[in-house]
Amino acid sequence: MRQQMMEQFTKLFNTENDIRTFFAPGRVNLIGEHTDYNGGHVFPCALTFGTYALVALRNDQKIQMYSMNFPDVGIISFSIDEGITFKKEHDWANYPKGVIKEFVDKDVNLGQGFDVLFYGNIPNGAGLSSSASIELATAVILQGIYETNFATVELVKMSQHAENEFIGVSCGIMDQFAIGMGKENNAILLNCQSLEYQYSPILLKDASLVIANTNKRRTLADSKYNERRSECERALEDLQKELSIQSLGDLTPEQFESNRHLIQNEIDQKRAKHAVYENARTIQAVEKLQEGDIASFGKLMCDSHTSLRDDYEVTGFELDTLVEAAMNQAGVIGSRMTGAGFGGCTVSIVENDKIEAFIEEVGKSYNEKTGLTAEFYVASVGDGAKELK
Ligand code: NG1
Ligand code: MG
Repeated sequence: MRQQMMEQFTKLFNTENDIRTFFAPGRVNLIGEHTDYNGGHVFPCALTFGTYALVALRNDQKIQMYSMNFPDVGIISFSIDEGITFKKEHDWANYPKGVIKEFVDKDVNLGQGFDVLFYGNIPNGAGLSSSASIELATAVILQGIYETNFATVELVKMSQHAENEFIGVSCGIMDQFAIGMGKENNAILLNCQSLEYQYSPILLKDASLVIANTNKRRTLADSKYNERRSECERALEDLQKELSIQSLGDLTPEQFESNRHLIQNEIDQKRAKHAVYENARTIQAVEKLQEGDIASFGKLMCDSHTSLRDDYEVTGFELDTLVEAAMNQAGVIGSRMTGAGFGGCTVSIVENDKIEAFIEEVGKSYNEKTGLTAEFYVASVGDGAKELK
């Protein structure tokens, strides 16, 4: 692919400056869903597919961007001194633009502009964070070519801030953190309130992570996502009338049970229940994994899915069908939806010698029930965003 990218780059941009290569992965969350914006824990890992970028500095103030995934959009070109503005019709380019603006706002002097060519192999809108991937790709590019020294966590926060303010999606910090801080063969247990984190090796013995894409795009996701956030905020406000807590992540399930009557609305109560129990499950799951108890880890993944289905209500027919088919299959240790939900992907732990049958039979059963064709990826856990030398 690098070869094809290089050909495309030299065709589009005429440069004599060095061409450098950067990469930012996608991510999959193993457990801890809809907990990040509730001040709880998440447990994601970086993948080995992601966004590749070729970049060369220019001798003027122009920035030119092109994505091989969106050839119809063409080259997006602007000059740094004219200001960085959101343009709906620029679509994908708003993500890198938002991050460039973060650097400018931090007084990084972009004396010279640059040409950049992106290519990504993360399925779009599948809950594997193609958007955070291109944000972090841009952040490491800028850090590299302008020789800034931001800590990686700072790049993570700048990317999240770009997504919140420039794109207008009020996401939590999980995606950007996993993609910025990822480490080969490790997942990250992250406390989304304090940002304390811990790497945990993914030791699955004779099993692998298998991601299955429902191929149901998450069109409703954005509005429901914000709806869930408000429901949790309302629940928190009710609890705060009696309890001095900062977020739902501060409560244990026991504390929740003895105070849940404070939450006025029944629906809000269910949402808060998920957030509290999911947070506890995440911590417990990581302990189990570290003890080498994959079976318990898998069981907690299934419990997570059930809670997302029944209490948080963010799964839907396609995701439920995939998980159910997975759990009917021999050699499946755990399975759940991953990401925001409503569509997108599931993640399962499958014994290596059963993967072929898994893909065949789960795919078939899913197709029969939904009329859709699922796609499967056996995932490897890779590094966070970086320059490829
Ligand atoms: P995905 O599915 O990658 O869009 C979203 C949020 C995360 C997190 C999860 C649910 C965005 C960009 N990201 O992930 O911060 O809240 O849902 O756990 O909205
Ligand atoms: Mg996204």
